[in-house]
Amino acid sequence: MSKALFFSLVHVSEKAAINAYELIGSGNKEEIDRVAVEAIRSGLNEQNASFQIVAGEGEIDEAPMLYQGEVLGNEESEFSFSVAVDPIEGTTLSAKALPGAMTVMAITQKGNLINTPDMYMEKLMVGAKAKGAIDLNRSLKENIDRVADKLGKEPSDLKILILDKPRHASVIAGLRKRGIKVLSPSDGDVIGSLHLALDKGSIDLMYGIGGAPEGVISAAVLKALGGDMQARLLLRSEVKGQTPENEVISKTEKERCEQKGILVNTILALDDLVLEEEPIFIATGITNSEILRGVTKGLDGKMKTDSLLIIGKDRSTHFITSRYPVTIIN
Ligand code: VTB
Ligand code: MG
Ligand code: MG
Repeated sequence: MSKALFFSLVHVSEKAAINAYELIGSGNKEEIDRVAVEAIRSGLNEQNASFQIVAGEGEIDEAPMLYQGEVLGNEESEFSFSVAVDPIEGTTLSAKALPGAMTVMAITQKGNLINTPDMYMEKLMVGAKAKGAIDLNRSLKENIDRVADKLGKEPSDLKILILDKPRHASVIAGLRKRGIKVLSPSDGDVIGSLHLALDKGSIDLMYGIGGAPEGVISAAVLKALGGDMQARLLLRSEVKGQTPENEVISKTEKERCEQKGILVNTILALDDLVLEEEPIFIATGITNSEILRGVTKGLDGKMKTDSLLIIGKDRSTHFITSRYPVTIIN
């Protein structure tokens, strides 16, 4: 990928975050998502390369834009990529003006990202220093012991990120009982992969059940910088209960997995999620986090964004702060 294309894609991400800015705190998560989706879609469409969406806003019958399989950009171009994108990772966070919302996307050569349906995924992630210590076939307790061992720490010295969801309540309570510190934001698990891959020292492990698209994006971050991850796709009825409605959704999820040749309830290793060694990851902060500052508008009307570009090829990380003299950018 050329340097010009990297820069152009960072700009696309900045544009999504800037479009979202006026709606931060609006309480309207559909609208804030919509404006960011539009920015990503039109931004990718303008490139002289082709981008196949493998994880975006959902399946074609549910999402008119950025649906799975949609091809954007110049289809004739000799440069073709696969993209997993979440225009707003943390729509609820941004709609409530809470920290941690960001635009995130992962890019590989075409065909190198797993093409999972939009469903739930169990995820276990560590940074580079604990690579090889995780195994979803073992209990979380065993994994924690093995990671602690690898890091030369006591299990009670570990910090784990697990989203604050009812489905995780008993796991979190059990860990805290053992003296393990659990960081538990309400939403946004991609940030866990960033803490781990950037070796911020704030967490040692991330665990939980969240979205598969977010899982694929996290896998790209960890692959690019040398961390580790295992995952397992789960049916909605297994995660949210066996209601008649969830059973119907689960049936569709099962069928979609079969069509795509992807196994449910089976361990997926990092190499199964991202099939190449050199993925690209781009994020722009929408609201503040420890990784990126959120979009701000100065008294002079200038918009300021904070983005992160990770280039797997040389394992480099680039923090890019941009200023724009206008509220809407092209
Ligand atoms: C998950 C998680 C995301 O939304 O998809 C979650 O991976 C949705 O979970 O990071 P619920 O359906 O239980 O609310 C995020 O937190 C934000 O997109
Ligand atoms: Mg989304
Ligand atoms: Mg999300």
